[in-house]
Amino acid sequence: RGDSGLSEINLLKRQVSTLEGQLRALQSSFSKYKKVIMFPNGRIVGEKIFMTSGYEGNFDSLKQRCSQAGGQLASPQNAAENAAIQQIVVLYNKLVFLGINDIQTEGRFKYLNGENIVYSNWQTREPNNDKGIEDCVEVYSSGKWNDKSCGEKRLIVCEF
Ligand code: GMH
Ligand code: CA
Repeated sequence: RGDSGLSEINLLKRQVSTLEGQLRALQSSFSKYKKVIMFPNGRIVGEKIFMTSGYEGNFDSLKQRCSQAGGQLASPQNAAENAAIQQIVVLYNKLVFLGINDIQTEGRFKYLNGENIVYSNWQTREPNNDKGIEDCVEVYSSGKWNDKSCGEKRLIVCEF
């Protein structure tokens, strides 16, 4: 291979090193913008982002709003995700509704996609389906869950 091959390699090396610098700059900028956009209403847990807009409404209204925004009502799958939602409950001093309900079959709580829940954090003696009308799930400031009537108004928390 001749000179033209070597200079081609050197050109590519310069291009790679330019791109490495641009990538580092983009990463540090993105890291700052993430902090800005998460403050104070968002929480990042792994790949998931939880966010409230401060809106309050019944279950159907919250579900529709999250979906409209390209997300879905918060559906914690582990303790870390539940803790992030709890922090938002405490910040706003308002209970939230999760994307979980037993509307289809009493006593069988499912996500909005119809799958059975894999994680729960029920308060002692919950769910009790009080008065026979509690199919939705609210989160207390303790992070514990209570089944509650879907018609009640609660704080929105979406996940993206
Ligand atoms: C009943 C009692 C309470 C419980 C509520 C709650 C309503 O009033 O069992 O102790 O806190 O129900 O489950 O959703
Ligand atoms: Ca209850």
